[in-house]
Amino acid sequence: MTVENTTHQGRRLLRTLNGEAVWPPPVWLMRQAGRFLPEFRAFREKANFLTRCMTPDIATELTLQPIRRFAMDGAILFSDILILPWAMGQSLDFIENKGPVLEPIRSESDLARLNPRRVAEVTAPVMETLSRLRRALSEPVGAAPANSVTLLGFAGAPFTVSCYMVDGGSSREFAQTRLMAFSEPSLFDRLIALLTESTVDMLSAQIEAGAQAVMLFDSWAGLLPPTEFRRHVIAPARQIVAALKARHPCVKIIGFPRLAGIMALEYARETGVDALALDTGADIKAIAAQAPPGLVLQGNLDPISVLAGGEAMRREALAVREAGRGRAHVFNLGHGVLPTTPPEHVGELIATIRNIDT
Ligand code: 1CP
Repeated sequence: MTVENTTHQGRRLLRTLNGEAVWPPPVWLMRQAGRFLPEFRAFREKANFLTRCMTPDIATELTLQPIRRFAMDGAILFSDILILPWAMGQSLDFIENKGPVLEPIRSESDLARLNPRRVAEVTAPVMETLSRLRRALSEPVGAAPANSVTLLGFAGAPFTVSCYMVDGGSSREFAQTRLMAFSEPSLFDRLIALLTESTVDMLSAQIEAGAQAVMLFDSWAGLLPPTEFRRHVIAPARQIVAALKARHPCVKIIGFPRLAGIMALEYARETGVDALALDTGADIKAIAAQAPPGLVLQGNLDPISVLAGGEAMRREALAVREAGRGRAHVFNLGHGVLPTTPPEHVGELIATIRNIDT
């Protein structure tokens, strides 16, 4: 239980990520910046998704919207995991009701066209957004006091980003990607290595620009069998954690190996992440009983229960909060907030976690 820096004092999320058992736990929600808020949807008409990510004025505003309404303990940068392949030169479109569409990477020559040296320049506006956010959060934002909100940067983990790059968009199976991992292992290894290195550079730049902790989203990690999981999920995450800690010894890293099941604890142990984000299906009570005491847990309320709201949501939320009692736990969902969630339900959820009667 160490607090490395007294400037963490008011930041309950950062204190928790440093291993302190804070009660009630800090709370933020995956995909809180966006789709479920009417004030976000108003911006949708003004600019397309990539423009929103790349315009510091807009991205700053979209990051702060949920903080103004709900004073969460964490503000996650408004951006996307697919900004990295796009910054390397892969074509990317976000199509309404369909999701991302990329020109797939299937061969040596497709891979050779990617240029990681462009990333720093192309993502400069994202770093500008982070420094504006750090300044904004040093003042009160809505009901959140000055310096109370932790600024989170993020990236997709190499395997999950490769899924979109190789399959060319959303999928439930990502069969092309998994096929490449088995049938062209050397090509796939090089793609993962390229993503691993660029992810280190991009997250490092985010930290230098003001992110106080970073999260690595491996949303499709659970599609891989154990051997491939170790090779394409655990090994790259271990390299990313080691490289980031070498450059920024104090930075806190949250890993999210979604759907990893029984492999989640091995992931945490082998990668050295500070916090393990649990998906909806994980039994947080059982994992809390088995996890080493120094491992921070994050999660894992079912987003559907927030859509349902009312007593069902409160009961489930309090059970998750209780499972984390006595250890460093960051209250969150097991996956992103669903776009159709009524904002009042989120307000009730935050109040429930903070023991405020509504
Ligand atoms: O306006 C719109 O319709 C765009 C919707 C949208 C938004 C708001 C997309 C497209 N991305 C985002 C923002 C985003 N994406 C954030 C910002 C901060 C936040 O509120 O959390 C983050 C952290 C992400 C991360 C992300 N993007 C992930 C990992 C987390 C997860 O949900 O599993 C993934 C897989 C993506 C890819 C992506 N981006 C957008 C879509 C529609 C998709 C595809 C999702 C899928 O395949 O199901």
